[in-house]
Amino acid sequence: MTACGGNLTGPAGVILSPNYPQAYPPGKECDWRIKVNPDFVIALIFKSFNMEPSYDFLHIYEGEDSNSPLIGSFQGTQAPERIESSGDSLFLAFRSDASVGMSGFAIEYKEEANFKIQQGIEKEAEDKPISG
Ligand SMILES: [Ca+2]
Repeated sequence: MTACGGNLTGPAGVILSPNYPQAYPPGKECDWRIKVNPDFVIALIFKSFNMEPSYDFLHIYEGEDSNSPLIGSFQGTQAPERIESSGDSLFLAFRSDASVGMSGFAIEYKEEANFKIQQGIEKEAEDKPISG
């Protein structure tokens, strides 16, 4: 059994699908939780992305777990070049079905200054209750 997923708390890092760049195994679930310093946001930079269309997914949530708002569910080669969070945490859930693995993904993350907070216009969003 190969471990996958985990908690990432450094200011930068790399997330690889299982076995990358070889084909990921079928029936695999990997969850990554990225948490950077408070008042920073997270930039995800997609270096490569190749998952079986319609069957294997990378779900990305704006928050600490899958109860958080979904940013997107990516498959095939349909990933953006870059995603930026609005808060200090992101949750990534890799799901492969029972057959056919592809090369998967290499994604860099790094914390970035939150210019909205610096300018003091994010206060309203911070005051919103956390649902879920
Ligand atoms: Ca598959």
